[in-house]
Amino acid sequence: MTDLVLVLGDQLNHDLPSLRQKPDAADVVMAEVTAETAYVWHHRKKIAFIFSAMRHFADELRAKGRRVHYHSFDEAPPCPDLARAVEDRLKTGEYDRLIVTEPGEWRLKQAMETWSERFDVEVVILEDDRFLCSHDRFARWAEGRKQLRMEYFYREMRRETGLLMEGDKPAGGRWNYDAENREAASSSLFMPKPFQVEPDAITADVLDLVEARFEGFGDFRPFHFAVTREDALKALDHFIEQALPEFGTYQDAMLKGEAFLYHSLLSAYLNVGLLGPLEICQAVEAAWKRGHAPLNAAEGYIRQIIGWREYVRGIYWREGPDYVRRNALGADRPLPDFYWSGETDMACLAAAIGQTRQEAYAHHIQRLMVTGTFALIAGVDPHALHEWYLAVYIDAFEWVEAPNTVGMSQFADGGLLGSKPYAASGAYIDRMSDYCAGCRYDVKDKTGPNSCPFNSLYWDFLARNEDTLRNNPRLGPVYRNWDRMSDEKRQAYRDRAAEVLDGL
Ligand code: FAD
Ligand code: DLZ
Ligand code: SF4
Repeated sequence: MTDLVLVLGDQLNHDLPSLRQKPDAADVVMAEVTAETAYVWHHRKKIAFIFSAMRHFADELRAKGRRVHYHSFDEAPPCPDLARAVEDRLKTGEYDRLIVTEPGEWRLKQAMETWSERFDVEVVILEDDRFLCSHDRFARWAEGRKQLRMEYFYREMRRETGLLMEGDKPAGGRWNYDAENREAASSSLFMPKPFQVEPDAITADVLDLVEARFEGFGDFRPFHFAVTREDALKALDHFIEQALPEFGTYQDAMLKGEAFLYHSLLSAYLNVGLLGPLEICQAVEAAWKRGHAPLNAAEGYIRQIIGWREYVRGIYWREGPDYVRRNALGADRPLPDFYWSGETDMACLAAAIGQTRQEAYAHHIQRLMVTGTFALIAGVDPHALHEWYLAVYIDAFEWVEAPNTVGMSQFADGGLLGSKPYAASGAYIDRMSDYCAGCRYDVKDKTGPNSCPFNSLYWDFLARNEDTLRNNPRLGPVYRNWDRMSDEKRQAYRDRAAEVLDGL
């Protein structure tokens, strides 16, 4: 029986279940296609990254002796979608079966489920085992629980992987060192520089293609991302040597002109398959064991990967295709234009969006507490915001992006993923960054014409959503503060918020 294996742009791993099936025999089809570049707007650096990494991976497969049928976007016209790429091969009559590893999105999964009938061929969809927690394992964990809290899931993953365990106890006696990971940072000569690769000939060709064929969001030059496993492994080493020791302490910090701080920049490599979650965590654990990194850094980092990353994936597949449309707070404001242009006087948003345009990257706290919090308290439609996050980050794939946006950041799933909304006034950003010092708005001013927009929007958000949020136990003290305010003060907050919202 002759098999055809379809490999997607985020499945660039030689140990992929579909490639393990017949390591020497089955043909491979890969395709740069219009549909995948266009179902949401994509940052041009993300398109360049995916295409270049796909081309390098196809070459590696060929070097291993595989026959690879590759549609490049240079074809005129380019292949419209993945179904057509598959159909073109199946039409040759050479194949009895199509093998795919499940994709990272409901949209494609549902399409693939129709292919058997459509192409009259056996289609085998294999579970993607590049994760530590299978769908079954997550279902067993979630079964019967009233609340699906990450912390309890994470402890089970620690036990199962044995990472940072001393027998059946967590290393150091505590599961979670987050309380030590909330320091503000200051500029330092010793700030690590991100790992950078110079584009090779393949990447240079892809950048020319992107320049010629894609208009839209984001700078694609300079381009310094790794596009092969070999270079992604160097990026991992670089992170461990240069940044991991301070990763924990400054995990939540934000600084003007410092897009990366002590973050790893490994998410894109992990999500497209150039690196695996366990190998990263084992390298981090080894760095702690040899005394190179403190426990708060190693634990904080490993928690993001075996905890948050696996947990949000479990939620995405468990909740089903309508998850991305949830809107528990009924927010319906269009996404402000400055999310695309970066043109706003709010220094924190200008910084986060500006670096997003340049680098296709912002770190977690910028995504959660700057662009995320602003959209939440301004009442932006969570689906529009979801499409924005999916478009603008190099690491964005729906299985990981949607729960972070719809659930964690916008509370649009009604509290399935987070116990309270990440609403905050400007004080949080002021504490964790140096943005406010250079801002046209005054973070200390609550309601004046120059007051920080986060300050009034925060209270306005709580007032607007009082029916849904007042009984949230974690918000009790906040509503008691609101209740204690004079009518005039409450009205001043609401008037200033209305003025800010009118100006969006
Ligand atoms: P580091 O800070 O170095 O963290 C280490 C690794 O942990 C990351 O590489 C990532 O793989 C993992 N990780 C950390 N936090 C999370 C999380 N909350 N969920 C899942 N994995 C996590 N991450 C994506 O990979 N793709 C996305 O599309 C994405 N969208 C997001 C949208 C919003 C609104 C928010 C709040 C977060 C989002 N995240 C997403 C999670 C997180 O912000 C990124 O993983 C992280 O910023 C990537 O940069 P890094 O590799 O330098 O991460
Ligand atoms: C993100 C992306 C882009 C921009 N282009 C392609 C492509 O041309 N061909 C391809 O196979 N995959 C691409 N991808 C990744 C897919 O969109 C991804 O596989 C799905 O979103 C499922 O995670
Ligand atoms: Fe952002 Fe407000 Fe600070 Fe300006 S003052 S940087 S808007 S938090």
